[in-house]
Amino acid sequence: MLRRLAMPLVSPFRTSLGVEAARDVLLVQMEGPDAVGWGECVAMSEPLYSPEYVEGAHAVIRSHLLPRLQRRRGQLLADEVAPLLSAVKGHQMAKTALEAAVLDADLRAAGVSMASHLGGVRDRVGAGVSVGITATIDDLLETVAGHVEAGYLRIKLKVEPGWDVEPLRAVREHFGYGLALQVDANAAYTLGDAGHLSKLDEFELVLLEQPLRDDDISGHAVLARKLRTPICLDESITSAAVALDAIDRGACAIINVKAGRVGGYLEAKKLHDCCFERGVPLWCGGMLETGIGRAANVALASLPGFTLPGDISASDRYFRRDITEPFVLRAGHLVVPQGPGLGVTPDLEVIDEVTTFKEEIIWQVT
Ligand code: OSB
Ligand code: MG
Repeated sequence: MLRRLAMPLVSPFRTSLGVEAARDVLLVQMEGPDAVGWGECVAMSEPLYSPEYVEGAHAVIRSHLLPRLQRRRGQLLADEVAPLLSAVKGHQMAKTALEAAVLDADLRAAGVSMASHLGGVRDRVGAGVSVGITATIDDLLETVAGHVEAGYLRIKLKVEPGWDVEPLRAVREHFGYGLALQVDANAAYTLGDAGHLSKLDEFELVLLEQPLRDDDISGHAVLARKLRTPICLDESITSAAVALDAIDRGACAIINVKAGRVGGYLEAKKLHDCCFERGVPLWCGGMLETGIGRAANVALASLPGFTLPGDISASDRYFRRDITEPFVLRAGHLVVPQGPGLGVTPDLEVIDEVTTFKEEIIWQVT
């Protein structure tokens, strides 16, 4: 079954791409032979972060992806999902949701947690928080203060031309240089801004995330040589192979890993293994996920190469009520679920309350 949910955010989230007031979630609920598996599609409502968007993901799943999986009706394994879907170009977020649902169903039936299946080595993961662009610097300082008091291990500020040096100076003056601080531009700058971006070096940031366009690997390599601040890529990294190419070309020193952006948790694991081998630090990104996607991200972040705190915050940073048991912050960390599959239980009553559309697909992994 495919479901669309409307989940109001506790506060609007503004980035260089636009403002998000509610999360329009697409969920895949797959009836396996022995268990129900869940996958969350992280596409946003508009194609601004990436070419994918919720309506489009829904359509491509229904018309092009599920039919390719149905040919393997029988015993579809999670490992087979990506190869079966590879003829369809792009649509990584849609593919990820399907693979995640199959994987969750398999693992729940087998009694194995996602974290142990992926090779997790930690029972809790460091939590960071992504702070949107605010109306005023005072609003920003107040928001950051709340997150610091809550115990988040690092703060990420969204930046854009006109909202970078000033807010960073204010945050450093107010909270000092002991605070782990990084910024995310969501591709809002050009190479012509290199001189301006070098002013960020004085703020001793952990990293500068995706300053330039998604397709500009060589531009990032040029920029990286002009800045002291390490460059981290998000939007540009669409597969493990692209990650290795970007690293080899000196375009980034750190990678933000989002399974939805690379086409699945298994591809994300592959990317992890290559980067871990090369000593490239990783952290797990986020896309304002519900408890379902968050559980999978927390499992991924428990792998050994995830050495920096991720954008995996507690449920209450996003939603008043989550659709699984909430993830809570404990001494700056989230606990990795150890139960079978995702290790969290989707609350069907809550899910039904926020469901705006349901589509039953005649599809059974039997
Ligand atoms: O660029 O990392 C991003 C949210 C939606 C789309 C893109 C991004 C983000 C975030 C939020 O930064 C991270 C989170 O889920 O907390
Ligand atoms: Mg980002």
